[in-house]
Amino acid sequence: PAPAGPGASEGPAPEAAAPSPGAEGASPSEDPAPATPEAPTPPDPAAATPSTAGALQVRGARLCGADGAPVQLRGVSTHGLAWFPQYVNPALFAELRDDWGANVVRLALYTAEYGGWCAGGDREALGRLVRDGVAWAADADLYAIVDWHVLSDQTPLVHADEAVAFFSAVSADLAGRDNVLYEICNEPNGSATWDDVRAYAERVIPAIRANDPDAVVIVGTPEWSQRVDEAAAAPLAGELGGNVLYALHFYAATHQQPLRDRLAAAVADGLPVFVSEFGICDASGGGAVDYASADAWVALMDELGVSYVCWNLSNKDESSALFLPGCEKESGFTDADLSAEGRWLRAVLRGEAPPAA
Ligand code: IDC
Repeated sequence: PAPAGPGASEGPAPEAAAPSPGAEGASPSEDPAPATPEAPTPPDPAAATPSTAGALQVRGARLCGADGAPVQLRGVSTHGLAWFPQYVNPALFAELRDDWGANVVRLALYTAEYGGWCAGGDREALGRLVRDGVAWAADADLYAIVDWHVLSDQTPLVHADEAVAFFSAVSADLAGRDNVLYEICNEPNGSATWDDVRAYAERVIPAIRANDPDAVVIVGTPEWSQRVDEAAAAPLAGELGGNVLYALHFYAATHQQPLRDRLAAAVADGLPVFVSEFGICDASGGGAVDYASADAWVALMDELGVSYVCWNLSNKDESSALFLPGCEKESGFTDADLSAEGRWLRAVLRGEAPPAA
């Protein structure tokens, strides 16, 4: 519930009615100290949703709501939409909002992997799932990220023509939606340089902006979206760079203090960073979870106000899947249905103490 604001007419807040038990120096015989007028509590950035914060924008290094107040998005990513479409459904999205406390969901559309958009995928079905996913996210009061999931194609330039056509069509259809963000290249890797990413962004961002001039765009960085230092040294300039965030991805068991330091340095340099994908296992998506590293990442991201999205909504037999293999539910998950990463994430998003090693 929202705290009563100044001037609320219901009288003193309950905690002001009596000295708190055990408060230092409080004696039952004394009157409680007169309440000092409270400054209005700034809204919790992580509590922002489309209905409260509206269309997002980037100011300085911060993602902000329509009124300019900082917001922090925290949520989950789908696995490949072609392989696990069942987890894009209204009941699960409502549960992620209401039970998990997420305020964002990412829709991962692979490009080059089998069944992906540029690899024989069913474009009719995938395109519908992206649009339905954004609409169902809006119904659940979640932001939604449309993710062009570059991976084995390495450089986004390989499928730049398809990307321009895809984002042009999708942004035309979704321009009226306040809850959508566009992630234009998941993870440039291999020989892809920051200059390659820039050349790609110079084609794709204008295609989106032609339909939705203020849309928030997330741009991947080289080396599987770990080189926010390269983006910080040469961010997109001018109009192209407005309302843009740069992606940093990590897998906690693999990526430790050096990458955390790189994140902190980039933000200190004024770069708006978005952790649009992370896991708490190793970079293969498997292996053991590393709770200590995961908690250090969360502490840093929360301190910096950086948004984060966890990989992945599936029951695949891998550590980064949030649901246990064999669990065939598509909503209505209990802790017993969740993997170690799933139980950890739900606790973090709910503001509860996460499981420790
Ligand atoms: C992994 C999936 C796995 C799938 C593989 C290839 O978890 O089931 O077989 O992709 O499609 C990333 C990528 C993300 C990876 C993930 C784990 O963005 O697609 O998912 N990862 O390897 N970057 C670092 C790790």
